[in-house]
Amino acid sequence: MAGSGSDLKAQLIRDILKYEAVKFGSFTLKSGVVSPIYMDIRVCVSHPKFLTAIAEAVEQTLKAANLRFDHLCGVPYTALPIATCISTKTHQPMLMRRKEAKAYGTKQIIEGKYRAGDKVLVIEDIVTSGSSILETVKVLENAGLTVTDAIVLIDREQGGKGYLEERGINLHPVLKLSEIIDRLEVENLIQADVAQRSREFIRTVKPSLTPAAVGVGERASFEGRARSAKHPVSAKLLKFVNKKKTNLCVAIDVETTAELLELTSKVAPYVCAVKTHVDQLSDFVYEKVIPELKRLSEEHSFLLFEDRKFGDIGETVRAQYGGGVFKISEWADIVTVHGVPGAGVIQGLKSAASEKNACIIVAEMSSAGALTDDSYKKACASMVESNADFVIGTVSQSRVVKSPEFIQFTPGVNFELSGDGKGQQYVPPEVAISDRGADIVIVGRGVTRNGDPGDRARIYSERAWEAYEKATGN
Ligand code: 5BU
Repeated sequence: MAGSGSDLKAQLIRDILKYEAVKFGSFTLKSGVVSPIYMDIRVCVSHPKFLTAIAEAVEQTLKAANLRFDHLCGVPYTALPIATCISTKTHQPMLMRRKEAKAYGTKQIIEGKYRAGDKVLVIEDIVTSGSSILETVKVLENAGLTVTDAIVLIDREQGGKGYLEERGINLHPVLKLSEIIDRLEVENLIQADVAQRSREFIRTVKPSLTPAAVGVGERASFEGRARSAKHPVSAKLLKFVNKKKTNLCVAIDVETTAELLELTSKVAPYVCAVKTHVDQLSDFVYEKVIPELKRLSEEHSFLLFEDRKFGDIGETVRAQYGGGVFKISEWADIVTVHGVPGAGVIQGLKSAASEKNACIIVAEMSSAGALTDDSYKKACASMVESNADFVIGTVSQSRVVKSPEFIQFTPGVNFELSGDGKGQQYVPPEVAISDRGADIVIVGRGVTRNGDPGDRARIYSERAWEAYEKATGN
């Protein structure tokens, strides 16, 4: 298109007013709130030139942001024609989300060809709270698709960008509502008092997310996440989670092989992973522990998770991981590693690993006075993101890495105690999941030292599962 970016924007703003996509006055919204400004981009379907100009501006923003994606998807309905224009012009394929799939029975909720794990760029006309985008993201993620970015023609700047960012979606606006108001005022197309009232409205009215959008993005369903899992170990873990309907990992911290194996067989039906500290066993003999642990894990579909917390230079952890008496990389699906040594620790572990192994980074600890502050967590998050071929998530007390590709394990879970007198701090499974962002809760003594461990594991797994379902909005 001819003209600079700012000329194009100025013209688009004039068109928005000309075609009455924005109106100033006094409008009672669905919520009952009276607004001095009303926006409706749907009018563009009656003005093909206006629709073309919108699509071109969206396309320009898309190019400037240098986004990589496999499909475009317009949020129904207004953004559908916009996405279509971009798709026919740029030859980027599109997906269409149906709003009413149920009424049509066999019809797909998402029309178009895609593969699990494909990346979708969402297109929207106007963002207020971001709810419509999130509702579309939920449908896409449940189908195993990934969404990290959305482009919107107009950001009303009433909180939507923040809500979306908290849920891992970067919002790229073509225009901000304040920009539209400023420009129209400068060009004398609206009065100063109208502009002022509109600015005041944007500043003070911040609508919240719709119930259907709450929790979306924060928590995609385990089914969707299993379909889009990239690493074979996270795929396997999420397969077990869905098959057994459990997001419980039991920490079996005991000192003898007999206790370890007995407790493992008791909790086995209720867990997606069993976490060990094999160096606590006073009678460890590889042949007596590992083959039986492996047999149980295969029979009952759970992962073996050795909480080794590697924390040395790459070369040392390589030898510790693959060698010694424990030969951890031979049998542990997952191991923990501290971020302290920096990226070399991951490189070291990787060199002793196969595609059957994965690690998770301890980004934040449950114990009182833990030194894992915000900047440490951030550094761990970038280590996770840049090593996705080996790192599948974090052990943490908060959502350190936003993308649902990564799994958050949260220890310090117990519904009867608040601590253990030695620094451990507990929250109930519901708090770990809904407030702290846990995907998998790790429970040790709450299961193993308290009555019948099998029954305790069942109770913890039911409570954790229910809390997760609630968090996804199911
Ligand atoms: P508990 O009995 O539920 O307190 O056991 C918790 C387990 O999780 C135990 O094996 C710890 O080593 C492990 N853990 C933890 O409690 N807190 C952390 O921050 C990390 C691991 Br990392």
